[in-house]
Amino acid sequence: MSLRGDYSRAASDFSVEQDWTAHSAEEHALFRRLFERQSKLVPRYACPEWIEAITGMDAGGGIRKFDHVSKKLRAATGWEIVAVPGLIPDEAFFTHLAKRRFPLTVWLRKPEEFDYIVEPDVFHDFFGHVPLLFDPVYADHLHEYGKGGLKAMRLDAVKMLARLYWYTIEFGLVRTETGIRAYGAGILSSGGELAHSVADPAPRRLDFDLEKALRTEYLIDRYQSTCFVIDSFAQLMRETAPGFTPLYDRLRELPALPP
Ligand code: HBI
Ligand code: FE
Repeated sequence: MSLRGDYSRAASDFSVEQDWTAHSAEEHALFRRLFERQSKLVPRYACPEWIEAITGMDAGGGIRKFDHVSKKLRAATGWEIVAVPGLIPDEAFFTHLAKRRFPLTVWLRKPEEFDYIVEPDVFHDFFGHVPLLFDPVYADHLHEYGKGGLKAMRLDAVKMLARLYWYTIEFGLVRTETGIRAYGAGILSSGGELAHSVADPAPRRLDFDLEKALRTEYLIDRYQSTCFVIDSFAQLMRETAPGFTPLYDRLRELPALPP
C-alpha cells in the first residue's frame, strides 16, 4: 500500500519523533475544527467512558504534544503514546500494544480530507483511540489484544483477529442505560458515521458474538452495514480472555461471512 507518512527516519520498532514544532498554525486550526465538529456530536453519541476521558485531555486546543498526554496516561493505566509515521506492519503494531504503547500517527489530514480519510491520521488516532486508553478495563483488553496479535501471527490467524479489532476497537458500539453509544475510534472520529452508526435504522446492530466477529469481513471505504454491540468493556474483556487457538482452528475451515 502506498503510505503517506515519512518512514525514512523510523526506528526498527517504527517509532519516530513527533516533531510537534513542525505543525503550522493552519494544521492546529484544522485539528481544532475537526474537534469542534465532533464535539457537537459526542455528547449524544459517545459512550460515557470516552466522554469522561476527553474532558481531562484538554484536546480541543490543537495538536497535542504526545509526551504530555503519555504522562497522564501512564499514571492512569500504564499506557503511553508512541509516535509513528502512519500504518505500521502488524508485528510492530502488536508488539507496541503488548507493551502498552499505542502507535499514534504524527501527520494530520489535508483540509480537503475534512470529511473522510482512508489512512488513520493524528486526529483519528488521538480523538478516536487515546481517550479510551484511560479506561482501565478497555486498556487491559487492548493490552491482551496486542499479545493475542503476536500469537495470531504465529498461527497465521491475523486476518481473523483483525476483524475483531475492526468490529470493536474501530467500529464498536456499547449498550448504556440511555441507549446504544459508540466506543469505536473509527466512529467517534467520523463526521457522518457517528450519528449513522448509533441512531440510523440502516446498520445491522448485532449483539457482540466473538465467533461471528472473527468470521465477518468488513468494508473499509464506506459506512459499516453491520456493527456489534457489547454490554460493557468487562464483557468484551471476559469473552476474549480464553485462548483463541481452538477457535482459529475451527473457524479457519468455515467460509468468511459477508459484511
Ligand atoms: N498501524 N499505526 C497503525 N495503526 C493501526 O491501527 C494498525 C497498524 N498496523 C496494523 C493494523 N492496525 C491492523 O492491521 C492490525 O489490527 C492487524
Ligand atoms: Fe484506528
